[in-house]
Amino acid sequence: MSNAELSSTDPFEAAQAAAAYIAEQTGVASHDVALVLGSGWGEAAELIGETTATLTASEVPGFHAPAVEGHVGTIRSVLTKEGKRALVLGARTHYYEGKGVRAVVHGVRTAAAAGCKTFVVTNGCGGLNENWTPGTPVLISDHINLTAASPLEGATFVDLTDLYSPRIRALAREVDPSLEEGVYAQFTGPHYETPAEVQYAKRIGAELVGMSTALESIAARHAGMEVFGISLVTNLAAGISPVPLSHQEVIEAGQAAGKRISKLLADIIAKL
Ligand code: 8IG
Repeated sequence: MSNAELSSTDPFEAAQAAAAYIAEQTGVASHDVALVLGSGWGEAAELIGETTATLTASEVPGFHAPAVEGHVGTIRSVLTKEGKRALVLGARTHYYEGKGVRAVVHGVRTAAAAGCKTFVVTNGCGGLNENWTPGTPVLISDHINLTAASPLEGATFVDLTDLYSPRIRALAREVDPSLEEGVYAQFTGPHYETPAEVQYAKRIGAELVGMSTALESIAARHAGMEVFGISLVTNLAAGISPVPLSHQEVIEAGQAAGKRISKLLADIIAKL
């Protein structure tokens, strides 16, 4: 399906079509949990369970190849030791790609249409708390959506109290009691923030800054899924760190922390 077709089609019908394709190609009629693997989290799929099918994202209706180096363009069906079916979305469409919010949340809606009751969203992000050195995983407790956009259209009033499941956050802390949590602010990107914008984010209550997650989580809640979010701080946000940001630094921090955080995520999934 082309972009033009996707935008002229009802987004929920588009998600149904993608879910039907996934069911057919993976041989798994219904999935239980969906994961979006952001920067640094790519290794998690292997630890969650056995991959039983791998699809190239761009072959699935409405999906696009990832625009970012270090992101994985596959959709995998994974069978966990506990017998759960996980749908691992390695390709995220970012808001800054300019494909529109429907494209950004297509994977989320596809996951819901594929049967998923839990939506696990991961990302790499900048940190405002100086104690969170690059490579620190942080639970998302809430978000501030600074995109001035919403995935919901029309008079769709959705409550976002406790959007990031307190239940699953508690399970995560059973796995690792040292896990801290913070408020995630989604900026549009693709540029990183100025130091002044980082100070602004801090004053309005954010401790994590990134370019994803909030729009996806809103769509996930709207679709009725329980949402769990976890960030990997790959860099200190601009001005918090004495050195300028680089995408290379982000990739390296992700690689260095990859094994540890992937194991953490797999252990949390096992408890769901
Ligand atoms: I990785 O410092 C990563 N993504 N907005 N700011 C924003 N997004 C990010 C950052 C960051 N690091």
